[in-house]
Amino acid sequence: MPFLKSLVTSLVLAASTFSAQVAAKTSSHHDGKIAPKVFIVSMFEPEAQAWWNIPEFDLLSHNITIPGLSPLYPDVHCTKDYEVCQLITGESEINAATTVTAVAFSPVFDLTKTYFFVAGIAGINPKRATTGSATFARYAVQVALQYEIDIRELSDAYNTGYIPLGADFPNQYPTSIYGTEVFEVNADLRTIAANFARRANLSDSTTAKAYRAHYANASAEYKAATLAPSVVECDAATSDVYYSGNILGTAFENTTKLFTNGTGDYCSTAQEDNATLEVLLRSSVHKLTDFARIIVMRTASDFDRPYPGVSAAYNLLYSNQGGFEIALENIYHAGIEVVQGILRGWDKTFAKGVKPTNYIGDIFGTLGGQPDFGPGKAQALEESGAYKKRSLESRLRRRR
Ligand SMILES: *[C@@H]1O[C@H](CO)[C@@H](O)[C@H](O)[C@H]1NC(C)=O
Ligand SMILES: *[C@@H]1O[C@H](CO)[C@@H](O)[C@H](O)[C@H]1NC(C)=O
Ligand SMILES: *[C@@H]1O[C@H](CO)[C@@H](O)[C@H](O)[C@H]1NC(C)=O
Ligand SMILES: *[C@@H]1O[C@H](CO)[C@@H](O)[C@H](O)[C@H]1NC(C)=O
Ligand SMILES: *[C@@H]1O[C@H](CO)[C@@H](O)[C@H](O)[C@H]1NC(C)=O
Ligand SMILES: *[C@H]1O[C@H](CO)[C@@H](O)[C@H](O)[C@H]1NC(C)=O
Repeated sequence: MPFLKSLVTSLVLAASTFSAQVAAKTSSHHDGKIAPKVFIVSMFEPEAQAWWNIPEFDLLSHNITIPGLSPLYPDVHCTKDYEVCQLITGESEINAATTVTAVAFSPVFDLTKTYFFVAGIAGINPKRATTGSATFARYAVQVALQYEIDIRELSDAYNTGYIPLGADFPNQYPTSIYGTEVFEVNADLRTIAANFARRANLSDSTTAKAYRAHYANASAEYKAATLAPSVVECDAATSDVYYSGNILGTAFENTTKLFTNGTGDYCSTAQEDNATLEVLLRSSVHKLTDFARIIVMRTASDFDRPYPGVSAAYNLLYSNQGGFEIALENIYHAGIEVVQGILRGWDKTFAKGVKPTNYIGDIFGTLGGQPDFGPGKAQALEESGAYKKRSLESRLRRRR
């Protein structure tokens, strides 16, 4: 069916379903809009399917076509009572930003009280966790938002080809600020969500066990890689580039520390989260969403760097790590505990929200408060070019 026709049909159908539902006045509807309590954010079909055909609820009860979603995933899915919905962004930063924008600004939804639950698979730092683990982030860092020179064309003074924008060396804080470098989400909510997830029995497999044993022969710093899957609170890196190896792994570990002023704890790496968070930040400014209601969970599907003795290319292209299947299974095992925890605790806790005790938002302090990373609000705005003082000329000199 032509896309436009199916779109119009779906909107008409959707609209009539909503008005019928308004009469029912369920808690998942507000002013004729769908007001889900939890919006699951999946990035591609396998992550989405982890939530389908499960005993707890049927996300395929309603398929609602929303203009602006990915041509691969044109529908938002919702349970029968619209309490839980799911969107599928499509992979990478551009797809995540456009899809979440289409949903966050759609007149179909009232998302003011909705918990956005990013639930995807990711690469994992063997220093912090192992395949199959479920990680919950406080910071999301856009690690590749930097200059890059191929390391082979740099002097020995450099140990990575990535150099922060506006800086001369990898360990200098960027002085040309774009605003999406770092997002910080509600750490109190993160801890509650991680504790819900700890109720789960996580899947493991013999292939994954055998593979992670290779890290045991390495130095003690890879101990976490050798343990059974667990729930870990540590941070997410976002990069469109799907990287592998010790040099890039360590470089982005360093970038995470640098951008978050030492508090970020790089463990998972994927291609979307900062894009999703930038949209939720922009929609929160206009009170369409609540930035204090975001959970970023990534389950570990593969290591970001090899065990000693094998190459970065082997790690990425040829190894059989056994992590993909258990990571997908654990999206469900860990994730369902989070969703059920929110639904069960709705009246007591989650309807009114979990007040963050940490700073939340971006490097500009867009949602108020003083960022606990970055050069400070005024300086960041100046370095972004928002205040056209001395910075503009140096930005132009550096960038063109
Ligand atoms: C929604 O779409 C899925 C396929 O993506 C399909 O299996 C399901 O039956 C659809 N639900 C309805 C109510 O049409
Ligand atoms: C985890 O496994 C234990 C022991 O088999 C069982 O008692 C418990 O109900 C399981 N928990 C979940 C959340 O499935
Ligand atoms: C660890 O090292 C020992 C001795 O070099 C070797 O025999 C063993 O196969 C290694 N184990 C793994 C899992 O790589
Ligand atoms: C990361 O930082 C450490 C400590 O400053 C440094 O020794 C290491 O070379 C850096 N690695 C890369 C790849 O930049
Ligand atoms: C973060 O580090 C930068 C560079 O070292 C420094 O200028 C800035 O004041 C620090 N910000 C905070 C909030 O500590
Ligand atoms: C990207 O988002 C993660 C949270 O998933 C955050 O830890 C990180 O600081 C963000 N990075 C940037 C560059 O915004």
